[in-house]
Amino acid sequence: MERRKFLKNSSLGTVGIVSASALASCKTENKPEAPMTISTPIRPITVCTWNFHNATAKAWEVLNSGGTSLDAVEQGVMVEEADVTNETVGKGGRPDRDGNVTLDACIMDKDGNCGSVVYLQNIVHPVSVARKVMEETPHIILAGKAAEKFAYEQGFQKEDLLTESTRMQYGEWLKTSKYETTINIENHDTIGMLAIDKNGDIAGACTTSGMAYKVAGRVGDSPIIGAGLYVDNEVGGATATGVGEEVIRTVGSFLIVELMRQGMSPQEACEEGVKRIMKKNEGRKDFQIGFLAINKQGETGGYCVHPGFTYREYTENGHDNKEVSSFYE
Ligand code: SD4
Repeated sequence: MERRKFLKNSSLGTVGIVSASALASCKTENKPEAPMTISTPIRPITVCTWNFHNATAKAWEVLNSGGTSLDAVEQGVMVEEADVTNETVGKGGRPDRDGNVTLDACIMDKDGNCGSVVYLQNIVHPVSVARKVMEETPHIILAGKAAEKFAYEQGFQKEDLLTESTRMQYGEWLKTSKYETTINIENHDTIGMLAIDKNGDIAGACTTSGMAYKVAGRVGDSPIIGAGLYVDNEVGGATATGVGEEVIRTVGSFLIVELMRQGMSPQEACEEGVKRIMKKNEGRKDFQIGFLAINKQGETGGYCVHPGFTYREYTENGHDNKEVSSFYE
């Protein structure tokens, strides 16, 4: 793990544009890089883990028509929850080792309100149930069968989340797996999304079916406030992707936001978070772990132990819906 490669580039017509992160940090003599105040903050803006351009496009549509960051992140991640070709989120997500699709999701707003569902079955949009938990109950997390019952009470419909494809893959897995759960670095399509609206307010959401063929009952980081997602409207927001156990152990997203509070840029904070985890996992290459962050000024950063990690960023700042690569090797 001595070799570290940082690659940050963009596609889709962004050549020649200086990133907000670059503009926003300056090196002063004998001092580490310090964040500079940006006079014209970039907003609105939305970012999400991985290359989910339809999700950022949807979130952007909400922001661009004056919607709140909370509505934007909810509607943005719902695109992936409904997409059956995304086999780690919502409908079409891969099941646990007993063949049940169990979903985790959370959402957090500018005021620190948050809602979460864990081990939720038969509901396509766990993020919206999480929002209902936030808005309709005095609680933060609802789990399992009771969360499902709550969802029906709130008007959600029951739906089989297995598809022909995931059912068939599960059947194949059963033949060779010896019923053993392994950490699969290819299982990387969880969506975490952050947004800033026209008022400069930040919100975030995260949703997943978790690790494929996990032990039944397993809950990952994605629905855990502070681990898979954290927002502090004074500072910024962060979300995580990858092996949830590592993110929970380090309270990852909270860590990234606190590092930004102490003066790191989103990029620096994400790199520091990943490095801390890798230090404890020296030599391991069998898992991926990544963070995505945004600060109050609209600067973004992302970093992941996964060759080919990208995140999506959508702003009106001349580089609409761009893809950014940034990874640790
Ligand atoms: C989990 N963090 O359940 C999720 C999985 C993930 O990209 O992010 N995959 O551990």
